[in-house]
Amino acid sequence: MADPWQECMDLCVEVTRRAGEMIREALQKDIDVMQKSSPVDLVTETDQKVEQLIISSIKEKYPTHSFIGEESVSAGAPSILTDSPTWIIDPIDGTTNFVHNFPFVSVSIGFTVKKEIQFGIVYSCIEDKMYTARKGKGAFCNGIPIKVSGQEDINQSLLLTEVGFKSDPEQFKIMLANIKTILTIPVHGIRSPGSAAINMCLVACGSADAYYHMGIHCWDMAGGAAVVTEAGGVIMDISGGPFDLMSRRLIVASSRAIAERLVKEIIEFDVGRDDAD
Ligand code: LIP
Repeated sequence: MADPWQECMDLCVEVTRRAGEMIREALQKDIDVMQKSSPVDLVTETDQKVEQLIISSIKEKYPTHSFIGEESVSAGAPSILTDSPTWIIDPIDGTTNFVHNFPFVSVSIGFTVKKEIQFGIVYSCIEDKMYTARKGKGAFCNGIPIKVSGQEDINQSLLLTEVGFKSDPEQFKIMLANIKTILTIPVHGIRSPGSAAINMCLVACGSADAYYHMGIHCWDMAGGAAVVTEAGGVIMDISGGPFDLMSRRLIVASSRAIAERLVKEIIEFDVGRDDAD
């Protein structure tokens, strides 16, 4: 039987590439930066324009589909995942990087049906790396198959997480304490590239062995979750339970052994849910 969602995925790749071109062009001009929830939560006109381009191009072909887009949610649209075919969009994942011309900037789109991710696309547009993954069919970077490192020994691992002061000093303390705990296991190192979607792709292609984060959103996770899963990675909640797209937290790893060790070491804090009222 023909793959019912392949046409959607093909369109997604095409639209994502156009979005990436728009971002690269915007980088040649002055960038007007605005604040969202805090002085470190940034948005630009390009985030908004890219999201409009993506949603209008997809709606033209699939008018009955649903959308959860970072900038639409910021403007008041609901962020509720239903059984309907749903496009989960981060027009620029790594907006702070974009503002500073730091070269990890991506367009990330995940597509769900009955709340299950069917495919994910992450376009690291400055590097010109197009990561694609269709459920059950593997993960690719620019058409070449990718897979996780398979590393099982945490002492030999390179880990990724993101650091940043959002507003809650208690959470900030726990975040730093977690980094200290992990560095003293010891591991080879911790890096912070600044784009959740690219972080997951770095684990997917074996450049890093795990990534953990509390406080991101479904649009940061949906595209990369498909890529890392199809590359043979393990994905779970920070508590060790099943991964939940609306939970705002995750661990991805090259092996169950590393993911489970991180579960043991990391102290959780409450970040709420994307679908909370
Ligand atoms: C960003 C992430 C980044 C994380 C920030 C933020 P945005 O996404 O990808 O890694 O640290 O909390 O969520 O806002 O650039 O789409």
